[in-house]
Amino acid sequence: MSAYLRMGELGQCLDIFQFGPDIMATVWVLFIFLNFDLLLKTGQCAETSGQVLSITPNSQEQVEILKNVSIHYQTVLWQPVSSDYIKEQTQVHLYVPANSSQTVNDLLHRHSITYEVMLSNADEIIEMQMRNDSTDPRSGATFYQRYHTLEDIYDWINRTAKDYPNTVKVILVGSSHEKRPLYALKLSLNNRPNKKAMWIDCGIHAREWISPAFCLFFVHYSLLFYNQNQAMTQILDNMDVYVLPVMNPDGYKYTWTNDRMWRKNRFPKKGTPCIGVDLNRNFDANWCTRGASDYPCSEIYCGAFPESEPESQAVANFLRSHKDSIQIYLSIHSYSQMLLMPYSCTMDEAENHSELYEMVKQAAENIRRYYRNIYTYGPGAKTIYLAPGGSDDWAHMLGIKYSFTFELQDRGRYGFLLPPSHIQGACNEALTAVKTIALKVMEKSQASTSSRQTV
Ligand code: 9B3
Ligand code: ZN
Ligand code: ZN
Repeated sequence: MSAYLRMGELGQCLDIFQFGPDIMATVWVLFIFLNFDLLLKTGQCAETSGQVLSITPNSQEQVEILKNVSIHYQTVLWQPVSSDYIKEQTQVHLYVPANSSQTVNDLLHRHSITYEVMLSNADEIIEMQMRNDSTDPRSGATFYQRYHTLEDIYDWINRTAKDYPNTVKVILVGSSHEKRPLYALKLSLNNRPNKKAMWIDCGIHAREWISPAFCLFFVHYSLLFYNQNQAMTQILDNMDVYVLPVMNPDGYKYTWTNDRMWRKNRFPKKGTPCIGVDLNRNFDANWCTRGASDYPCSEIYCGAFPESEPESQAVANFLRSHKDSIQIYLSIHSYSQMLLMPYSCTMDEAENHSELYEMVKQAAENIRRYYRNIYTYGPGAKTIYLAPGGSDDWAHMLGIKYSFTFELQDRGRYGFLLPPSHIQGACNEALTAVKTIALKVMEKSQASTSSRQTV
């Protein structure tokens, strides 16, 4: 690779100005020479890849500038989820595409805002995440160690149902705004009467790719390890599992084809240029109060009314009509490694707070013990942020008392761009949490069987 690309790549176009005048002159000559055709084309020093910056504002003025950058420049906030929550002394994770790198770096420098480059090669990692399977057979990664397109996931759903005709059923729970089917798999490994059930949904948020990957892995693991792994066998003997691998198929598709950083669904709001409702702000749990936005361009737009979106309505309808059997609700997100329980929509404690807390604590301890990885845990409002309209809070209010949201890996190194080589580890951790919680719930409902837990 030639020298001018390397300079751009390191994000040092501006840092050159820190040298003395003599060196500066030499550097300039070299620089202009090396960049000559690039300058002709673009008139500036260009980044060759999108970057993710970690920025900690240390004054109110810097907070305002960051808010401004994240709104008015072509960037995507990863953390916090909306610019309203940027505050002093708290890390901001900002994705800056290659073409706005120069402007944004410049602006941050001008206001003496220091930052760290979390990821300098975001484009390369995006490419790595999309690299397909069969094109690189040497990678040795199995199907469950890769990310998949929506079409691949639909194929996989059909294949799985065909391969396991006695235990897996496909259920059409609804369809998306763009009329894509919302398929859930029902795993029923055992014909005991009056079985309880667990619901797991993945892919509410389009860019959180590890989430659908987990749903696929979970189904695979359940089918393969029933009668092999003790915890899995106990769980599946006692409950059916509904798995919805992609709750937001339109958004997910869009992250593969147009914008890797897309979060919401793809509902076009009439009379605005803005698209998308945050499905995890669209449920009827203190809907659209503080922590959501009624502004259609916001990343946390709550929609026109609760369940206004076909995707959230489909899931809500299904849960309403199965609430007597469904005991456990799980929603899988990323990133930040958290095991969250109700409530997120209020600071009030859930009426079964202590039993839920005991479960997430135990799950986090198991993850730590087996995988040496740290997950924080607790009620959403106190652990991540106060936010209304989430599916877990709504399910809890409906009467599904064991309701949780998991935020999977990582804690910011790769964020939403978790490399395929980390899928396995992330899924194992989440699986440990699912097992821990399911076994605890079973223990409670059959207080007589006091078998000890081995997950
Ligand atoms: C948010 C809410 Cl509103 C909830 N009830 N539970 C979890 C979250 C966190 C996720 C979100 O939607 O912002 C993390 Se991506
Ligand atoms: Zn999410
Ligand atoms: Zn998240």
